[in-house]
Amino acid sequence: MTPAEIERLGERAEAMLEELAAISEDADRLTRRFLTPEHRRAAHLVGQWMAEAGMAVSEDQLATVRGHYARAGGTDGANRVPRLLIGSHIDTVINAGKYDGMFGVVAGILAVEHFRDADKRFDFAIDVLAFGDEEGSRFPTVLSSSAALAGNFEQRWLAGTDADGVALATAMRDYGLDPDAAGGAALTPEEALAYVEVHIEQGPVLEHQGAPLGIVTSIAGQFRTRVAVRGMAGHAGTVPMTLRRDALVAASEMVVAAEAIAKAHPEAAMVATVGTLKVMPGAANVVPDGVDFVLDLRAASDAPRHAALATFMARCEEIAAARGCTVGFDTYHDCPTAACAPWLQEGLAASLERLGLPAPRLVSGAGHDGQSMSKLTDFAMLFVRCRDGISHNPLEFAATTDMGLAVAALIGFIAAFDPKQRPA
Ligand code: HGY
Ligand code: MN
Ligand code: MN
Repeated sequence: MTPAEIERLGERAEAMLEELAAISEDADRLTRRFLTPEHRRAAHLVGQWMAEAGMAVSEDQLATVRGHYARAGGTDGANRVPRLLIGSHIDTVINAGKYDGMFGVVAGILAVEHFRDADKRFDFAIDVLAFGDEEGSRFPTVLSSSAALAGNFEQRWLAGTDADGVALATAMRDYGLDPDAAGGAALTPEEALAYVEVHIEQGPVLEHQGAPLGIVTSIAGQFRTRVAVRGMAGHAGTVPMTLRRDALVAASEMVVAAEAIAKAHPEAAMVATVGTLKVMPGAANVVPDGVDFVLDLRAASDAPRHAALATFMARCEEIAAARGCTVGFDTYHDCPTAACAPWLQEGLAASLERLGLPAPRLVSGAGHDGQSMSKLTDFAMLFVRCRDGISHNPLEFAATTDMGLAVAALIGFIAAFDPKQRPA
């Protein structure tokens, strides 16, 4: 592939991402949450691109858009044929960048289009997947759509509600889905040859190394734990400081404790974040009697992460007791560290080498659908350099040349992919 062709691929990707980024719940920033009307519009657009690239398009019971590129001989139909899975997500965080997730879907579409234009088919099919709930930015679920495809949808998720009190089951019906059929989204292990995801790095490592692309070795495990602190409402002007049971001051100490615990474990690459916090009753002249916040806790390996959560919870109990408050915990997401399959890493590395590129390895601190898919099949991830390592922020940026190289590397990986190479 010539440099001009690679640049052209990157420009195509940028234009597609720009078109997707215009589909947002907010007028002045990119926010597109699971099962919203904007998700529906983005899913429709992605389905159109898949069809134009020569794929048969369907949507599963968790709203994942699936583009199917049939095997040589073209007799797939609805048969459960072996397929290489390529995908990522089209939902976003609040005030998101336009590359996180979407680029992996666009890269898959451009790769299949390349083979369709070359009239090239394989003895395996290719499915390009656009997942709708990777971020967990609407419901108390994370990775639910890829979990469903991997056969791990949990019925308890259906009762989870968004900030407006809308249950997932209700939102599914409003979207045109049947919550009772959620389990039907699953692929069998026999159908899934491997899963490969292309994603912006969301960190500074590749830029620091001067490498446009990198190969992920593993994805850090993560908890999301809802913490409910309860105290006693009171008059801001009359309750003496020594008699207060102030839920917000207690919660604030807990947030600082989470930071201290993570900072104490640099060897585990541990990070702790509280990104949402709700104060009740929420009046300036009332001592807060309730605070709900969510702790996002991650580490490169699972043992220190579990130990850190136990330490955090014990510290919260101490803080609550000292302040006459109570504290409750609900860990609604516990996703273990997921290792990328060496044979797939080597396939990606060989493709980068054929392009004359270095093939640095790195751990992903960000979570990805690959963590769900690792429970169904072997998986690998190809990272693209991220300017200043900024993500989950509209300043997120990947250069067109780097994106073009990622698509070219994916094309090279697919062209050389041999399922028989999978270790027994
Ligand atoms: O939170 C994450 O790591 C991912 O962006 N969902
Ligand atoms: Mn993200
Ligand atoms: Mn992502």
